[in-house]
Amino acid sequence: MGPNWTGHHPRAAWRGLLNDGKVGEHMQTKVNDVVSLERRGNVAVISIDNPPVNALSHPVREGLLASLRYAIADEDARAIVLVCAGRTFVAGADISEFDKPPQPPSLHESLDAIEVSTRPVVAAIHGTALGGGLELALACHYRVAVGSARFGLPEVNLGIIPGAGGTQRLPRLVGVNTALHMIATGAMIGATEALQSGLIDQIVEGDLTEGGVAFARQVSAEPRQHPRVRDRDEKLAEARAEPHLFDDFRASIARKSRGFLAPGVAVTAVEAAVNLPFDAGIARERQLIAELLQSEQSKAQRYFFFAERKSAKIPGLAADTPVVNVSRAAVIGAGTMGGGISMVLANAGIPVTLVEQNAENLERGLGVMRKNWEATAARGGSSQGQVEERLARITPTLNFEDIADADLVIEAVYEQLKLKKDVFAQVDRYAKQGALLATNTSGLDVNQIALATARPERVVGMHFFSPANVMKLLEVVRGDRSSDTAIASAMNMGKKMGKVPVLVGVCEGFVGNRMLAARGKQADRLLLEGALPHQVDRVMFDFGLPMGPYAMADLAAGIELRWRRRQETGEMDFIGDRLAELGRFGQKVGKGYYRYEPNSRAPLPDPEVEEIIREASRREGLQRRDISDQEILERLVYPMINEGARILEDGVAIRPGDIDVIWVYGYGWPTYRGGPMFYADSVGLAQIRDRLVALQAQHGDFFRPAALLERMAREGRRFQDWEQTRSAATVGS
Ligand code: 3H9
Repeated sequence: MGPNWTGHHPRAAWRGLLNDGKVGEHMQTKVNDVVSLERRGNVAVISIDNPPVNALSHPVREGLLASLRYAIADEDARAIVLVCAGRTFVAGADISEFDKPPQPPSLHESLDAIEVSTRPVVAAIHGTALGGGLELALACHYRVAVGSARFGLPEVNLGIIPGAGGTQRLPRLVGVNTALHMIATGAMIGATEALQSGLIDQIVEGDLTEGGVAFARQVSAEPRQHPRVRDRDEKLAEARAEPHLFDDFRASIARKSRGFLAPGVAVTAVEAAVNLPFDAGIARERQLIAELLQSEQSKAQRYFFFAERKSAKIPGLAADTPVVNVSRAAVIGAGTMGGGISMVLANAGIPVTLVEQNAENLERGLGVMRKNWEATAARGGSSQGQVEERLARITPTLNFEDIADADLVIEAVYEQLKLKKDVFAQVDRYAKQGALLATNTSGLDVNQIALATARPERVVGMHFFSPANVMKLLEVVRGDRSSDTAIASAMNMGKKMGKVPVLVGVCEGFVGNRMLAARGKQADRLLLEGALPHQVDRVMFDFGLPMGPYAMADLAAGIELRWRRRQETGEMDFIGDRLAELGRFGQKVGKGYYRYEPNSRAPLPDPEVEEIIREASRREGLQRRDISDQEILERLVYPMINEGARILEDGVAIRPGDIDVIWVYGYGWPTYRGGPMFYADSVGLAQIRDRLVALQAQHGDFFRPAALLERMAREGRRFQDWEQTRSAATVGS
C-alpha cells in the first residue's frame, strides 16, 4: 500500500489539503464543499457531490481541477477514478450560470489536464451523463458504467451545442451516425448501446466505485499508452467515405427541427470533426457555441427549461401532502378521450376499468385502442407482446358499480354540463372513499361538477389534450373545494403517466383553451376582413406552430363541435354554420375549411369555402382588403398574450411560465420562442400594449389591454421576472 493523503509522501502536492491529519485509505478528504479525494490502494478516487444533479457549477470546476492536479502529482496514484455521489453522474454544465460572466477555471482546463495525464483516468458513471458531464467522461481514457446509466448530449434542447469537445470526441468514439443522432436531436442512449457503440468500455455489476477502481487497477497494470479519444480516426474515416451522409442526415431531421437553429449547427460541428484536425475542430465548436449562446432562441429555450421545472412546484402545497396511491383506475366513457386516457394509464402499468353505457361503444373504443397500440408496435415502438399486455390491463364493463375498487376515477363523457353532473352523481354513489375523482372537461365549471357529489374536496379537473395518449400536457384544475391531497395526487399521477401537469384554476376554457378562444375570435374576424384560411394558417405555421387555427379545426372536428355548441346556445356564425350545413366536418370527411385528396392530410384551399367567406363579408357590409402577414400575426398573438395577462390577474394560472408550458406542451408553441408570455417579453410589453391600444381604437374593446399588462408595461417589467408567489389556495378562487 502506498502513502495516504496525509502526506507521508514528501512530494505530495496535496499536502496543503490537509486539515486535521486524519485522512487515510478509504477516507475522503474534502478538496472543497463539492469535490473530495480518496485513495483506494494505488488508485485515486475523485468524487463530485453537488446535488441535485452534480452540475458543473463554479465550485465543481474548481474542485475538480484542483483534485486532478493533486492526484496527477501523486506518484503513487497509478490511476484516477472519477465518480459522482447522489442520484447521477454530472448532468451537464450549470445552466443557471450561462447568463453570468464566466468564472475560471473553465471545464476545458480540467479536460486538458485529464488528456495530458500519463496516468489513466476512468469515469465511473451512474444515472445520466449528460452534456458537459458526458464531455468530461469523453476526455477520460476509459469509461465504465452501471447497467442503468444513460448518456446524452441534450444541449440542442437548450438551443446550443456541446461546447467542451462533445461534438469532436463523440463521433470519434461511436461513429458519425450515432453521434449526429445524439447531438442534433438530443437523444439519449442506454448502457448496452453505449457499450456496443464503443462509448463505454465496461458495464459494472455491483458497487460502481469498486468496479471503477478494479478496472483502473487493471488497465494501469498493463504496459501501454492509454487511449485518448482525440487520437482516434477509424470511425471518422468511415464517414469520409460517405459523402452524402451529412446532407441525408440534415434532410432526415428537417421536419422535426423546423425553425430551430441549434440542430443544424450541431451537424456543422460534427462535420468539422470529420474534416478538420482535432484542435481546429475544437476551435470551430467553441465559435459555434458562442454564437448560439447569444441567440434569442437559446435564451428562450433555457428560460423554458426552468419554467417547466418551476411549473411542478405549487406554492403553499406542503411537500409532504399525502397523495392517493393509485393501484387501479376507472375511466368513464370509451370515446376518443376516454380511450386515449385509458391507454395512458395502461401504458403506465395501471389496470383500468373502462365503463360505457352500451356494448357497441365499448367494443368500438377497445378496437381503436388496439389499433393505436398495434400502430406503435408496427413502428417499432413496442412489441406485440406489450400490445397484448396493455390490452389485458383494460377491463371493459357496462356496470357502473365496477368502479368500486378504483383509486382514481376519470370521467370522459360528452362535453355537456348536465350529463357530466349526472355521471358524477353516479360516481359518488359507487366510488370508494378516498378515491380521487377527476373530470376531463375541457372547459366546463369543475365546481358545479364537484357539487354533484357529496365529496367535492376529492374532485379535480384533469384536462388531457387530444390525442390523450400522445399530447404531453395535463391541465390539473383546482376547484374551489379541491383539497390539497386531491391536487397533489392529480399532479403526482400526471407525472406517473408521463405527462407535464400544470395547475390551473376554474374558468371557461381554463388556460389553454381560453387563450385559444381569444385567438380564434380574431382569426374569424380576419377572414371577414379579407384573409383566407390558408393565409392565416401559414402565418401561424411560419411563426413555428405545427398548424394554424383552420387546419387544427379540420383535424379536431372543430367545425362540428362548435356548431353543436351553437345549437345549444343559440349563437350564429355564418361561415361555421354554412360549412356545417354542407357537411364539411373536417379531415375525417375529406372537407372542412380545406378540401383533402383521398388518403392525404394536406389541406388544399377550396373555392367553395372562399365563396362562403366572401358572402359572409358582404353580409357584414365589409369591403375585403389585403391583410399583411404582420397584421395577422399581431392580431392573433397579442390577444392571446392579453388574455394570458387576464388569466394571471384572475389567478387562474400561478405564473407566466405555467402559461408558456401549457402552450408548448398542449399546442406545439415552439420552444425557441419560449411560450406566449416569454414571446411578449421579447417583443416588449410596452410595444404590445401600444399596439393593443391602436387596435382597440380601430376595432373596439376586444383589444383593450389587461390592467396587469398595462401596469407591467408602464413599469418596464417583464413576465419572466414574475415573482408573485400566490398560495395554491388562491389559484382559481
Ligand atoms: C452543457 O452541459 C453545456 C456544455 O456542453 C458546455 C460546457 C462548456 N444546470 O429535471 P429535474 C436542476 S448544457 C442547472 O427536475 P430529473 C433543475 O432545474 C447542460 N440546474 O430532475 C431542478 O432544480 P429544482 C446539458 C440543473 O430527475 C433539479 O436540477 N445538460 C441542471 O427529472 C432537478 O432537475 C442538460 O441539459 C443543469 N444542467 O431529471 C441536462 N440540470 O429542483 C439537463 C438539472 O430547483 N437536466 N438542474 O427545480 C436534465 O435533463 C434533468 O434535470 C436530469 C434529471 C435528466 C438530469
